[in-house]
Amino acid sequence: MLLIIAIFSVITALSSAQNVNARCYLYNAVAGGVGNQLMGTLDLVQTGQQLRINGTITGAMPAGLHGFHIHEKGDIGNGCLNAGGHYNPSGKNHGAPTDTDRHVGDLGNVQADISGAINVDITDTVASLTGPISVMGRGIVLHQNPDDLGKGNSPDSKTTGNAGPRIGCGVIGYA
Ligand SMILES: *[C@@H]1O[C@H](CO)[C@@H](O)[C@H](O)[C@H]1NC(C)=O
Ligand SMILES: [Cu+2]
Ligand SMILES: [Zn+2]
Repeated sequence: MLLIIAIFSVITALSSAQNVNARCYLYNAVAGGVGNQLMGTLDLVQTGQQLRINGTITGAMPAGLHGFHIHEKGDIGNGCLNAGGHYNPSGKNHGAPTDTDRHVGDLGNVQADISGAINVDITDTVASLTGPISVMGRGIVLHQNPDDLGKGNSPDSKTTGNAGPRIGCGVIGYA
């Protein structure tokens, strides 16, 4: 009997440690509506505390850094504006992924090459696909400009990182 309970406990522990997988298809932002041009596919895998987001994005202009965040809503309408602000369940300031004072959605920047291609490979221990502040069902937004990581002089540095217009967005969904 004890052995059976022990085996059951191990199985329960193992299954709760299983990965949670999600996917996000990123579409271009079209003013007033929803884009139909696929810019990229992102895989999200939660392993314990660690969330990995990887994939490729194309058509990201100009070359250089682009703000990349998880936004509050998984609504990609109205040119990605319906996604709302950065996912910020604990009322913090905008910051860098490495800051303690940061939004849950603050993933920093991704880098586009001269052809507009981005290789995304991010690991984060604040955003999560599980738990009470899960990002599942929320949006990912790619911006036109670099995220200043909360360290700029712009008045919206502490809320948006002054990353400018939204050029693409998608919904994080179970995969
Ligand atoms: C993410 O990386 C894994 C390998 O770790 C790979 O199999 C998968 O295709 C990548 N996802 C995307 C969307 O490129
Ligand atoms: Cu954003
Ligand atoms: Zn933010």
